[in-house]
Amino acid sequence: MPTVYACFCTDIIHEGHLNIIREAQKLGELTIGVLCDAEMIRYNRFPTLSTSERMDMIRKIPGVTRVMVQDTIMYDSVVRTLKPDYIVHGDNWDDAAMKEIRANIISLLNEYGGQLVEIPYTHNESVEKLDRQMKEKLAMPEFRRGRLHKLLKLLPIVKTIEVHSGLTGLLAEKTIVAKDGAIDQFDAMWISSLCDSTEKGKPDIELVDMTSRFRTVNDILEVTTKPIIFDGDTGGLTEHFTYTVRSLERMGVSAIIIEDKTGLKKNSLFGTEVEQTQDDPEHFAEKIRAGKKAQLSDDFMIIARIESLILSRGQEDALKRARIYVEAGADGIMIHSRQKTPDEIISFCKAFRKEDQTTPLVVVPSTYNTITEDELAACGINIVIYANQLLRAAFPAMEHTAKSILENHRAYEADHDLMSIRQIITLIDEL
Ligand code: SPV
Ligand code: MG
Repeated sequence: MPTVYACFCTDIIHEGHLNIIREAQKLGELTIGVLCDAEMIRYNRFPTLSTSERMDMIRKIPGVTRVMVQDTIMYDSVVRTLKPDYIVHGDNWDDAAMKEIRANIISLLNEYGGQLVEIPYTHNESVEKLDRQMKEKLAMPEFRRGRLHKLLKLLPIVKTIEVHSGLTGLLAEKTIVAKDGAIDQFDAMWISSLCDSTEKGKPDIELVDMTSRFRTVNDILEVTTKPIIFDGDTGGLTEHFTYTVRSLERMGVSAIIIEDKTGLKKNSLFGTEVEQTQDDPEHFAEKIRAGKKAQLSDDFMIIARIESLILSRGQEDALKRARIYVEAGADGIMIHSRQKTPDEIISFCKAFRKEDQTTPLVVVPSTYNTITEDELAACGINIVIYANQLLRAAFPAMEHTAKSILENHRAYEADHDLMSIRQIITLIDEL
């Protein structure tokens, strides 16, 4: 009897999936692969059920002979092990990532004469509603808030990109690349105080108030599902910080990072060129304690950011502070540097990891940007934040266009650098 294989990357089974299974069964003995959690994440299908729960769900479907885990999004190992006569898939190869997967399947099947069978995707109201519900569930505060915790358990490093508007949120949500036989995307979003302020034409000195910062958060929450890490600057007065914690967790934000500075905060990348005061570590620890006491959910994270390296106070001071902040209940440590090389960050992380193997470490490689994610993960770092690149990309592009229109007294010359109106419209989801 011919053998048939299909891979499912879904938390729910709807009519469309059942139709694929029915068609597949007509061809022979059917094995279904369930994509593992880590690969589901890379593929923009954050699982709301675990791999084993998803396997149980498929086992209950009559006529499925075997259920197995597919541990990479590309089919290489599964095809080389099973050598199925047919691979069955819906014909909804909508984006570049899906097209890459299709090409991968075809080239593997061509090695021995196997065949890809493409089943027309079921488009009807009930299927579309279930697809939408699956996505919308991810956007709900209770679900979104805990997602960062889950990612920290599942991934070697959580890749976080700066967003400052609904549109940049959409970019973080939807940008997927297929390269070197793998698919990749960002895991989380960073709401930077620098970029949120700059976007409003204001300096990064805690001038933009929380009401305005929350409006930015809300714009992003409305159109995305990925977890949010909020840049809380110094956290302000302890008595105010507790309210900020409550508001953020209610909105579904996953974490706030507060930095151990006091007085008029300036951006860290100015370092010692401007006057900046580091807080007394015990006083800052009190703020962390108050925040942890105020929070209601288990999964909201308060991450302490240490400015000792920024202010040239050295590694020993940073390590001492890290111990105090973890003791006070910090759920993670962010260590910042403005050096051109990652040496002091690597040195701190290695020393920290010798004494603490569990507290998540966060870094922002804006200046020491040659270090790769794999290298950071090898130093025990759990979250990397690309803190300002989207804004810095947008400004020169807009300035260039503005100058071109002024110089040419028309928009024609600028047009070839611009995204078409059609493309920009299709970026925006309609309900
Ligand atoms: C931000 O993005 O606002 C940060 C990181 O706090 S940095 O600008 O490097 O201080
Ligand atoms: Mg900031």
